Amino acid sequence: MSIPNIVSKKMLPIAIFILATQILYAQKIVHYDLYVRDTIVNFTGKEKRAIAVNGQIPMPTLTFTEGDIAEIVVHNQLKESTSLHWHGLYVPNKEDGVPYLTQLPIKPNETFTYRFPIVQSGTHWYHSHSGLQEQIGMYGSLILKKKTEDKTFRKGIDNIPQVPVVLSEWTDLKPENVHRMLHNASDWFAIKKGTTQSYTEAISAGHFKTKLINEWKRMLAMDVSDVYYEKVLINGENESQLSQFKAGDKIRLRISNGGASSYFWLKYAGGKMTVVANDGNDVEPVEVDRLIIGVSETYDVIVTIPAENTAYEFLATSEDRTKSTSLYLGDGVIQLTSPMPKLKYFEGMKMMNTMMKMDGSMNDMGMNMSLQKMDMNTVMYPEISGKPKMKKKNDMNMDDKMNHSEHSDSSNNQQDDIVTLNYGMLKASHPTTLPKNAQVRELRFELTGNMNRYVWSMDNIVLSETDKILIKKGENVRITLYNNSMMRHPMHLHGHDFRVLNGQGEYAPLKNVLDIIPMETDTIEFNANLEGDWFFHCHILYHMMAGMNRVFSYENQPPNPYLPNKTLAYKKLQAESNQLHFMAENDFATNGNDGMAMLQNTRWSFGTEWRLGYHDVHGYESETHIGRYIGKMQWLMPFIGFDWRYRKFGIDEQETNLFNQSNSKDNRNLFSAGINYTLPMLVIFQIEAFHNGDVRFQLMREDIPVSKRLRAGFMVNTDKEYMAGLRYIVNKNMSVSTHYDSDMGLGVGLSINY
Ligand SMILES: [Cu+2]
Repeated sequence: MSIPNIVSKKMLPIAIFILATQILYAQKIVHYDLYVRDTIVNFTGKEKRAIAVNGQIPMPTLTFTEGDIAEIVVHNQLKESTSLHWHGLYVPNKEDGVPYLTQLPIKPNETFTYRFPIVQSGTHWYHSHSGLQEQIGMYGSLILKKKTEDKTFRKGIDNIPQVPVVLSEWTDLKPENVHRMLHNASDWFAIKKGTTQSYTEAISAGHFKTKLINEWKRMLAMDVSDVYYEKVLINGENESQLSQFKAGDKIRLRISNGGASSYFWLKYAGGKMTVVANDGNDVEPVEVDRLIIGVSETYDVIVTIPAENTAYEFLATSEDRTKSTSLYLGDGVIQLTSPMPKLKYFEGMKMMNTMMKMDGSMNDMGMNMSLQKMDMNTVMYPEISGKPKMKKKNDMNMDDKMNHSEHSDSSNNQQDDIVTLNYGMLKASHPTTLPKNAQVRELRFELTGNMNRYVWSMDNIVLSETDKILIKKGENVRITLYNNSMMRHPMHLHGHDFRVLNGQGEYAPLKNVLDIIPMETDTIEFNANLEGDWFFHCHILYHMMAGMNRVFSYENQPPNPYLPNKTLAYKKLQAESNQLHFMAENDFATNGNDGMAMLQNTRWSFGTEWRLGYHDVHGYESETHIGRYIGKMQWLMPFIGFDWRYRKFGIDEQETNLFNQSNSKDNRNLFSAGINYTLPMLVIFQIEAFHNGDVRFQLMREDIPVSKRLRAGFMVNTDKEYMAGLRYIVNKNMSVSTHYDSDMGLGVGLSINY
């Protein structure tokens, strides 16, 4: 197993890796020391900050055998606090590693010891549960081996060569900045990915109408993932090889998706892959050509080396298909698997148009989708639904398209026999039924969100707006999840495995992450057999940080020694997922200077705009609005405001608005109240009433995507003011702009944004 060598030498910390074992009451204590440190990495030609543990990214693979006692000492040598969560492990609540829920954050220069018995086997992983640290290196494999005498030991599966495989992704941007940009609806990631879906691109793809309908329904460009990554990685490297394997070898890949926000397609050049476990739990072997691994899921997959002197590619491709990473198994001539062709985004947009109702909720059209069986995105997969057609094709209805996800049109000369894994194909190796006489608690959650403001929630409520959900020890908790948002969500439950009710009866598979595709409904159930507080959340890091979380809390639980004040701690946890995001921009133009700054969180917006004229009108004005977004899609924002203006008028000059209300004062200080409402075509309609009785109606649209990097905007209002402009995006912080303004005339300038 090659050790990733991506940590620059000068920063290479002393890798201390003490594996001390001792016998105690016949249970072996397996001890690891983990030194968490800042480091500098270079994945892209640029040196960037990351976090390494014992000098490496991913963190070292931790291996235990069922029956061991794990003793893991975390030495925090960062300048910030940290934590480690043991993903998929049954641990006592206080060892679960969620700051402010099960322990306090591990402060800089502090040492914290996690100690728990290993009571299960399987492929798991571990990661930081503090802020965005998982994005920059704090993820690693956690392998729990079966004892050979275990009655579940499977020959040919549990006793063959095994390779831990951790998938992840890398961005050169600071993750805090990624998070901020997502909240500010920056389309920089789409520009980098080539997925802006602008009008020019739509017209040349024959999809002008598709784009119009899309904007009429108030949708931004559609994508299957939010963030642009420079690199995707297997075990910390973009390409690597394990050349020790020979023809005929069977290898068990223990794959964890440690990516912060990427799903990965997995393919293998040496034939079919046999899936033998999922989320650390054995399943009946099932042969597939490919599978998608959701964020934070694990799969155990057996591959074979078919021939001598060949290295076979194991390929992981991000779901948006912009980046991939390869692991070559074997020695010799490299045998590649076919790359995943680019997504047909306008086909996806067209599909979304049929799915989306005008109120921003999804229309499930009575299709009863579940268990990944009907992947809506298949319409975008050229390898199944055919190559993109530039001319308008004969209109298929939705049902036809759905059938195509199972069997594609063979006349298209596409492969119609690609076996893609779905949850319906997973069957546990042993019965997984819950205690029969337990009380059943039924819960239902709708997964909700809106892309325009990057709000992700459950039942339209984020963690900061809700209390813990009480459950009783001994009861069976059955949860129905319906995804009424535009993105898939990998929902993860801490501390427990749940059964996925997938039609396999007693053999329903056990999982701790449920990937749920838009419009799917799935049911999971588990026996509440622990105590304490357990996180239940979307494992897309940026969705979690946006508030898509809940806490299940056992009634009458014993106190947690690490968390004396649980009430205060929960408030801090809530605050972490409803942070304020700052944005600002300023246009330095020949005719004036205008800009804005905004602070926003899930519901609130505090914004101020300013304008300074140089020529025709000499003066300055500023408008400040404090508003609260209402409703799931947040189309409506009532606000209160304050306008302050100074301008020099000529002696007989005065301004009038369309209602003949006039204004000749040089100074104007006005309080106001009003509403913003997002109309179809993403035009913002504003009514603002001022305390002097004036009323202003305004229509505005910014960032009309004319081409990949060109944006248009306009504003017109009843004060007889109007503006139209164009902006060319140079990089993520700079644009060149030109605009005509009724007050300030024509100008060109440079726009800076943060
Ligand atoms: Cu999510």
